[in-house]
Amino acid sequence: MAIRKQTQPGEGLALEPERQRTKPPPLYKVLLLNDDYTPMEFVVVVLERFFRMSREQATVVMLKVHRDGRGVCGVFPRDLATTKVEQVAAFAQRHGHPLACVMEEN
Ligand code: TYC
Repeated sequence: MAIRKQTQPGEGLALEPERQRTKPPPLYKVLLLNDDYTPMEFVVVVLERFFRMSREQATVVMLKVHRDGRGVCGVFPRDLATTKVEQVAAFAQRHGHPLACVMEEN
């Protein structure tokens, strides 16, 4: 951390930590959206492969998306979130499924 000199009343110079000025980079949620056609098993494989979930975690998230319409797969910096969305889109398209994956600022 940077330090800066500061005058103290009645004293000489004191060294104090400078205020933090840089904001941390924004994070993005990556979400899966439900549809009526993508097989449940395929969604579980997506969550295992691209979001490093166990079969048990992946099943819980898939069923949440199936019931609620959407669900969070993970939270990432922007570039990584973009890559996840693109990877899921390419994988789903290659297998002929309409599975949709989106990101939104956290
Ligand atoms: N609703 C799908 C089905 O009944 C399963 C599904 C779950 C699809 C999650 C997409 O993101 C999704 N086969």
